[in-house]
Amino acid sequence: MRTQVGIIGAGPAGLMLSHLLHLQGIESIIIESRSRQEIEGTIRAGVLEQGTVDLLNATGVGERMMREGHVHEGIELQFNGNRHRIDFAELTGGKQIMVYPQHEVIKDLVAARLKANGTIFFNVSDVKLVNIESAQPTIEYTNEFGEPQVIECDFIAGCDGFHGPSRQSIPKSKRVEKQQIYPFGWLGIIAETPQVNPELIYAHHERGFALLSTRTPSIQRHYLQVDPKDDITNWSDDRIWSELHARVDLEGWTLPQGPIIQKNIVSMRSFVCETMQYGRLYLAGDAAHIVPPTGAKGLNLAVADILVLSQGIREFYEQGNQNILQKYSETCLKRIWRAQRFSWWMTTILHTNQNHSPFEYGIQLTELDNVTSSPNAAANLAENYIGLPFELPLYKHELSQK
Ligand code: RFL
Ligand code: PHB
Repeated sequence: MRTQVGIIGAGPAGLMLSHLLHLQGIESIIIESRSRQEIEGTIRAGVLEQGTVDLLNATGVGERMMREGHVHEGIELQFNGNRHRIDFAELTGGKQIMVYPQHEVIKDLVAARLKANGTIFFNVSDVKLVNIESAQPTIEYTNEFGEPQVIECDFIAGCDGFHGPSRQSIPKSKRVEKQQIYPFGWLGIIAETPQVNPELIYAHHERGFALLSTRTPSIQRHYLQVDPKDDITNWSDDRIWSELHARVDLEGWTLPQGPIIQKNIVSMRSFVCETMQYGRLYLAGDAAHIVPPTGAKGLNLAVADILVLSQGIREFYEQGNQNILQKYSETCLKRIWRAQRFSWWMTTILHTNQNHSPFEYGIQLTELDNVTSSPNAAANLAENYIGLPFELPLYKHELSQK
């Protein structure tokens, strides 16, 4: 097989890249190790930045999101028994975020690719990236029927998440990996209860952090800080509810409770791979960087990488130069480090760290006090949460940003 861009991974990064390339007349093939059903059913992110929302709308895949998603104009920070609203719309000149689950974005993108006769091969295995230093790299893999396959292409996009093979294909001597592992895990639940609050609540509590989020008016998504090594079998539904109540209930306000339909524990890390490109291989999304979910940035960063990459590939085919591509890593890493800082900071101010001294605990509470009492500090949180502007050297006339 031959295509212009071989894409490894059908997550938000890979699907969005294939979609954007298609709109510009550039061919791609996606290979994905899981089934369509699995990728469309995996519960992950919930918050889309304004720029991501604008992009989905401008490229024709935002219709269901606009119908079924929920626009939020702020968040609430809770600590010391009080809630404080951070008003994004007021602090950022009218910008908002959208609560619309990642797996719904995946469904919309898969449907759009298949409707446009795009090629996605599911259930592949043994993926190898070959000759990535040459102008004709290839991807070798085994298809779902156990047959060996080869895709020849001009570029490979490594969109295969943190555990995929793409990053490992860059020689060790050419990449520098920087990471921080946190002593925190998130126990996430999906529960059938009425909506808790019009906006997300990020709660600091000495027993640990809790986050109250939403999916639909009757399905809610909540998280509890737990030990990352803890096992979900230690958490009965009763124990989860009583811990949530202990951390979020206020005088005169009790968290609505209902059947828990899904629960799991994820660990948290910050990770950056410098460089994100090698020869004709370009890494995007979680393949190159991971943020702890407290800042709701991971999916949005993946989309930002893809915007830069798709413009670079377009410039290559339309103008015959690689100006954008040569600077791909440098351009993306600026935004990635900003998001890393923000996600690290949100994580640090909101989680309870058993290793912290009383002094560090005092500073943590003062950070929360500062960000909820100083309009300048609140504006900085808001600006980062709603998302930094995208890099649009080629698309600026086609994609309007609010
Ligand atoms: P993905 O989504 O991991 O997709 C990678 C795809 O590659 C496939 N793959 C392979 N395919 C072929 N061959 C191989 N050898 C392969 N190995 C892997 C995988 O099966 C998969 O389908 O990466 P991508 O596209 O870079 O997208 C990144 C986002 O998924 C991630 O950053 C977000 O989910 C992070 N995140 C959040 N991001 C936000 O922007 N807003 C949020 O509110 C938010 N909340 C979250 C989150 C992540 C969470 N978890 C589970 C860590 C909340 C949580 C709890
Ligand atoms: C979610 O709804 O899944 C969600 C919301 C905000 C975050 C992380 C996850 O910071």
